[in-house]
Amino acid sequence: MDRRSFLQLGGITLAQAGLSWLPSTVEAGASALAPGALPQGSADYTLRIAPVTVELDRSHILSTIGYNGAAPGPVLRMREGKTVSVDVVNDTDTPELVHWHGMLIPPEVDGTAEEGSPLIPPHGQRRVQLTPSPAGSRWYHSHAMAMDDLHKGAYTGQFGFVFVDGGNDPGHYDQELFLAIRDWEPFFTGTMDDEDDDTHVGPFLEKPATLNTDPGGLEVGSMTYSINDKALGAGDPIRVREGQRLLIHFLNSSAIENRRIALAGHKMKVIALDGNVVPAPQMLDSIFIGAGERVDVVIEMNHPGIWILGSTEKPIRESGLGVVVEYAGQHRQKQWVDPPKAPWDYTIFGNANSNSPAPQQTIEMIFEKIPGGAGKFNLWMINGKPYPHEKEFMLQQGTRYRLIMRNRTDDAHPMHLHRHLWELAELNGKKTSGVIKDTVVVPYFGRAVVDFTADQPGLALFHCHIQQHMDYGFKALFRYTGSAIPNPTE
Ligand SMILES: [Cu+2]
Repeated sequence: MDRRSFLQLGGITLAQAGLSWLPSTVEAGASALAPGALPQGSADYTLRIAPVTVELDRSHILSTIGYNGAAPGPVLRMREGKTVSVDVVNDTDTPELVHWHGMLIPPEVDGTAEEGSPLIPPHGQRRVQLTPSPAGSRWYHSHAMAMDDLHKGAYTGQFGFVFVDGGNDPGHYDQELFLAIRDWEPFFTGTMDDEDDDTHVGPFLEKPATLNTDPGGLEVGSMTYSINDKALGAGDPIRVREGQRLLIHFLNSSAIENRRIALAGHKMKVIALDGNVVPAPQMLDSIFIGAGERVDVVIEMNHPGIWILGSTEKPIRESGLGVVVEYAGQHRQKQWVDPPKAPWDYTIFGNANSNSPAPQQTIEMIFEKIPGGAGKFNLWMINGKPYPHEKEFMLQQGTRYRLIMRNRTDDAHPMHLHRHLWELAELNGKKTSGVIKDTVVVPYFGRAVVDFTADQPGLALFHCHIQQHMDYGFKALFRYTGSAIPNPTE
């Protein structure tokens, strides 16, 4: 059975099972809107940005902004290399941007104001054409700035999966699930609980000799959570049978926090990071997933029961971050079991020896936090400056770069470079190769080293994927030597 017919069969089975937590899937050519909602000659896909209500459970019905009447938006399935058009309709009062995270596409369609992508005006629309690449789990989300408005940008329900089909999936699984981890109802807080920042492996290579002990600014916290649009216990469980294999695409769509996730009673085999197959898949008790990252796992359903898949932090899980996994014929209470604690270490998924070309040039970055440096909030600096940098990071077409990220702050930051792929070279001094990513969590007081080839001309934004950090300085532009400065009013 080829993958397409397999998926269609799977879709029918799931639909019959009535699994409402599964986001709807839109194939090219199928508009998610009612016929006649758009002018003739509509695009392959339509995304309509508009207010939505999300019922996490009976007592949490939220009002936010979403895509096509839901949050998350539909899973968009695209074929690698096959150009598609997307109509983005903005039914809100604020300018918006749809960013295609993890795709190798030009800045005009990347959906990032800093790169010169045009804004979609309030009550306006824009058609973008893009050629999806590379294959794997990608996603789309608002790239609008939010600053001190927690009802804008990535704090809203504007997010969804894009799955780019490379045409070579052997389909060794019985169910394919897209699960987006999410927090809601953000608020400002003076006390951040950083229990999830357990990324630490090895020495604190970047811990400053003297720490700035000024009182910190307000950060963003949240109090309700979900997987896709349902809190733990609400909506339908994931229904499985003993002997099945589940392929789960996880996405951390949070604007706020990194998370650790486990399925009680089971191990997960990590097969891809940020949608890219890893050289050395690993069987783990839990996964760590930074804001913006994706992790693909395969799970053997070999332990019948009623289990919780969710956050390893009890208060977060009990505030909604989880979903019940129910074996057929089981009628007991849902069960959680704490997985053993283990540091998250990207290097275990890599090769010892690299086949990749050696980097020709090195770019050094130092990340620092000025507590309360942005008034009520913290200010974030790269090489001593918040965005914008007078002297941007210059790239030469075809050159392979080594980027050294030195995190001299006490938070783990999920750093993302648009329109390029990184190969992880080193994490806290531990070498690796072959792990291809677009977002890397740089551990607190730690160091991550990535290599990449400058092969995507035009501006490329680099930033922390925590919205507040990005909004208050934690971003930078890479510019290609000789590339024209685009006119954002085009
Ligand atoms: Cu950050």
